Amino acid sequence: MKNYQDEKQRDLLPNKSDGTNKFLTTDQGLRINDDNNSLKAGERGPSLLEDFILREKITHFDHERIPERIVHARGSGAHGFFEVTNPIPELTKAGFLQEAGLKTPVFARFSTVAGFRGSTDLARDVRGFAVKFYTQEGNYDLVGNNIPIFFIQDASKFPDLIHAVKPEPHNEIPQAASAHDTFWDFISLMPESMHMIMWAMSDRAIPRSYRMMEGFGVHTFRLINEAGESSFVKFHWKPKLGTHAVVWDEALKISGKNSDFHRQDLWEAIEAGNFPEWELGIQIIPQEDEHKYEFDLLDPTKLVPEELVPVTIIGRMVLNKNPDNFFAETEQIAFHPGHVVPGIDFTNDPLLQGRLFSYTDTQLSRLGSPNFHEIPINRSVAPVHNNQRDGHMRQEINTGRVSYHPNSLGGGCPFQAKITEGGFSSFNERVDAHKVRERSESFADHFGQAKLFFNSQTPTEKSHIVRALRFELGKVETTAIRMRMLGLLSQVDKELAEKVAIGLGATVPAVLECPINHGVSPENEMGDQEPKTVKSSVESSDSLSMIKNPTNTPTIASRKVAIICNDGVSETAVMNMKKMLLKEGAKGCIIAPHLGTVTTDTDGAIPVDFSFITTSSVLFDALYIPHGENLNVLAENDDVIEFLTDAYKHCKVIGADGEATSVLNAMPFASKISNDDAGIVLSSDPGSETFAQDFMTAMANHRIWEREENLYN
Ligand code: HDE
Repeated sequence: MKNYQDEKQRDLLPNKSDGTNKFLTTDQGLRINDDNNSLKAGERGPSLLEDFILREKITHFDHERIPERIVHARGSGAHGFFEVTNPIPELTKAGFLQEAGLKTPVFARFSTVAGFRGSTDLARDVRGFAVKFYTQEGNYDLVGNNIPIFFIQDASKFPDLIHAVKPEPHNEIPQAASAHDTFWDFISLMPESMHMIMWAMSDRAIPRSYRMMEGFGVHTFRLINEAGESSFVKFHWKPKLGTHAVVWDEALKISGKNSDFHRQDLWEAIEAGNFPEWELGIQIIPQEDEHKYEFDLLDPTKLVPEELVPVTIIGRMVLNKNPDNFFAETEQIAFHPGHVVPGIDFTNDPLLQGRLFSYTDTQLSRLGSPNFHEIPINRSVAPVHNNQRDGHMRQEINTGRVSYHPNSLGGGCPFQAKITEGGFSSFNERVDAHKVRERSESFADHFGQAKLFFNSQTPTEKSHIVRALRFELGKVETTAIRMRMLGLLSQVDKELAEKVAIGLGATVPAVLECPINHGVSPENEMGDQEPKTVKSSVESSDSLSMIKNPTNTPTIASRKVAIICNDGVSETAVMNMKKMLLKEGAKGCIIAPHLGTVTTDTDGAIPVDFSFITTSSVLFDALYIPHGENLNVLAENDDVIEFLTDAYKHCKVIGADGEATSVLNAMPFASKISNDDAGIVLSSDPGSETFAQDFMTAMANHRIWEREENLYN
């Protein structure tokens, strides 16, 4: 099979334009002589309607915006490739998964769900994780999220869910936030969302970076092999850099300091050559095991614990090129779970079935034409021949007189492909049933896996969930909604509900007050489908925790360290730390009271990257104060106090050597620092490599979560 090397294939596509050394022209190619003045009757006179150049420019400008995505409006993307490491021909005939080493170009787009296109990256929200594979058999889209399950079981509730979470319609407040009445009103009446709520209230919803998130296909799909045999499959993306989050207070501050934090992080990492990488894994469930588990594989509110079905890694994805143009690529890319290739097929998951309708429909309204597949970023590298014709902005010039099938005038072309020639044919599933509007009894467990998730968390993670719920429900104004939520939470874990209740100044209701039950039709209201709890056969799963996550191996690669300096700083200390960090793939940034340079103890000058006013502790992973002169000035600087206090509060590693420890001792939190705090790295041997090494070792574990016991207990 031919190897499509990275983007080269796609770079051959037309429509790339670069104005370097070119004349400015109109859209018709006419060279423009004056782009600064409109055509007027006299230099102080009225503008003339005749000015076709002005009219063309302004008309184009007036139409520059297209409707943003209804959900996932805010996102960032990048090009890269997918490479097979472990081919699976026994499971699927998909061409791009057949040979080790085979590379397929991809474009990945990460997103938040609820916020508008200009909203903050750090909202508490699910993250979209969508990948388009440009395979030789056509485009394959894996349109997933960074959470392996979903809020609802049936597509018909999706508009309700999204209406509830979006800004409230009367005043369009709040932006990119679930902490408001309509969201929790809906959730409190939807017990099926409880598993997802546990994930959404966990730190999964505030990732440190797009590069440090897992991705999931969510639904159960099918793989089909050459013999036409089907296996159920769940897709997993496992990040090379581990799965990590920020803390909520930090997320709130990042939103103010740099609302493009994730976008910039992805962009800068790729520009710096720190190419983000994920392994693609699959969980395979043989066809005959369809009914083996205590949950239904078709229920998108359930995951398959890795303890029951391990994840097998089959390939890796590397993102190695930023888009040339955000709008043309990231904004115009059109994903669709229905973009599949032979060897990949759907299940009857009712949420997936609804999605199969929605995504083409949404592209029609967003991109404005059924020809959206002709936009360069959406074009297939596999040749496209069919009898679809015309429509807005058609690019293809179809030759010949035949646009129908069957035909004889065109020699019967284009031909249908036999299955052996790569023709797609749907899995031959037998369906023999009554037409009903009902939900399967096997979907009725709403709490079993919510408990599994909660039980799998470390004490730190549990306390983050409690605090998140106190925040979210604390913003809800309607008491009855809060009470219904406490009732639902008590079905997941009594202690969880009680702890949240303390924050709300309420008590957990004794009776579950949740009148809506979607499993039954109105004729059968409150029938035999009470929400129930089925005990999970797995009690706790490390892969559900971010802190215990098996994807995490200690590393500081691509992390950022703030080096707090003032004039008189030790040049050796700064340069040693920067050098050591660079060796491990991390970056030290000089932060000082002013831009320009700081003079060093040896009369050298070190360029300053940021002044205190242009940055903040929340934009860094760790903080270092080198020794030097004028340390007392730093200790008394309000900005430094804020920097250090935030770093301490957000459980970051703080290093100080020599007399620089005096700055730490002057901080308001100094009395709280525990002797066992592995994140306070001090040295009496200023600027030594051992000190830098100790600092980096502490940093490699992301955060010093144990510190929170000091902070919040
Ligand atoms: Fe989507 N979803 N969705 N969704 N979704 C869209 O399509 C929809 C669902 C997901 O970066 C829209 O092109 C329905 C689950 C991602 O461009 C829209 C239902 C999962 C993205 C749409 C769901 C997703 C979208 C909006 C319930 C995780 C962004 C713009 C039946 C597996 C892709 C667009 C990108 C985008 C509909 C549920 C993931 C409106 C009706 C579950 C990552 O078509």
